[in-house]
Amino acid sequence: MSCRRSITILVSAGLCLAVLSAGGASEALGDAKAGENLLVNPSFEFGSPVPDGWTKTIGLQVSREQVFSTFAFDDDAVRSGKRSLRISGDSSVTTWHSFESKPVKIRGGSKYRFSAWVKTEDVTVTGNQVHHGNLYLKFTDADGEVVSVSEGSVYGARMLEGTNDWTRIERTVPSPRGAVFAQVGCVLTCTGKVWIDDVGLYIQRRQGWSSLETDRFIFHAEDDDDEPVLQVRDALEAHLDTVESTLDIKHEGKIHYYKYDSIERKMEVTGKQSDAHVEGSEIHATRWLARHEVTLMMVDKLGDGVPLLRQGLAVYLEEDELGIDLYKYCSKQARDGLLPSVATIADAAEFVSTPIDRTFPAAGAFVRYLVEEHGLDRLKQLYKVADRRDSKEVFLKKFKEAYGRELFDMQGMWRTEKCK
Ligand SMILES: [Ca+2]
Repeated sequence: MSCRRSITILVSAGLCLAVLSAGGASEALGDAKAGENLLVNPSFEFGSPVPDGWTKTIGLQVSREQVFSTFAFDDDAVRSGKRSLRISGDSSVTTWHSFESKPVKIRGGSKYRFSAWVKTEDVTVTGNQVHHGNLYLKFTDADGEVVSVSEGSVYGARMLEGTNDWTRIERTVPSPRGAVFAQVGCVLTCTGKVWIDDVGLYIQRRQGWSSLETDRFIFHAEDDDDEPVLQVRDALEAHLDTVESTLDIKHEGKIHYYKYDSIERKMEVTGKQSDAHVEGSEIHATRWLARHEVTLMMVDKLGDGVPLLRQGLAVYLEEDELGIDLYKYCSKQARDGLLPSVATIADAAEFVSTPIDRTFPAAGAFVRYLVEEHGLDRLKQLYKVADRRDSKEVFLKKFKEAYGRELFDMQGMWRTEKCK
């Protein structure tokens, strides 16, 4: 068996510990909350001969002969439920099985804890066997290629040697940048027997994170001081209600709001270097009143919109709370020669490379004009068909289909009528 560079997790004295590449990723797990096990069938209760949600692969092959380690479900030695996974082998084994969880979607630049309950019997390294943890964590990119970690290709957890009753092993590690999926592996690479049960993979939030639950939000912060939350809670919930009723869309469930002390701390935990961002039903921010992110969370339910419409709609929805008149603001911008062409910033790349104090008011005022002249429903229809990945030409075509006019002409009318 050849030793593929990308799948090698351990190469020692000519030995190749190979791990099959990713496939069949578990979806809908990217928005996991702290404390939620990301693995499917973590207690090995379902599926045979390979547990559901897991893949049997070759963990280690020491020679071309194929004498396999053995594996079975054990209904005597269980940590929880009705069975555990048992892997065993002796000095004659050349090819060691490994069981890997199906790839779970994770975030790069975060911390993950992987754990399991492990029981062993007479585990010992003999001959040219490899001393390796019973549990490891592997990260892969969007293509299923292994992403290197500081120790090589995987993070190993503490290995139990000799004979041990059920023992919890766990380890917390950083997910590398570029990692999109993670897989927990259960392996035995030396003589003896190992039983594994209740495997877990969790996103690790900061230590000491406290939470405060309100009607619509669950606020999370490092310290226990509820006062800042109590001050913004009503404003955020009222804003959410307003946006919901204006857009005629409801947010189901609670919004998790994570407040960080600094951009650096936020970067450390989420991997995203910005003062605030939205991820599914989560808001991550370095300030308490991230009203704009609440708006974006709702706007995003319309689709993956182009920045002009996404930010424009959000700013339009916040106009009252911002306490500015977008038309007046843009009139002044126009007089000062600072108002960007909406036709230009209809291009997504152009939008993001232009300062937001110029793009946001222009987009907001233009969206306000579209809504006032043609109604919100038409804008929502355009929003749903105009994808963020569309080229500018495609977007302009869709705009014309929605409004019966060129965007350039509509911009002219807006500026003439409202931003003199
Ligand atoms: Ca079990």
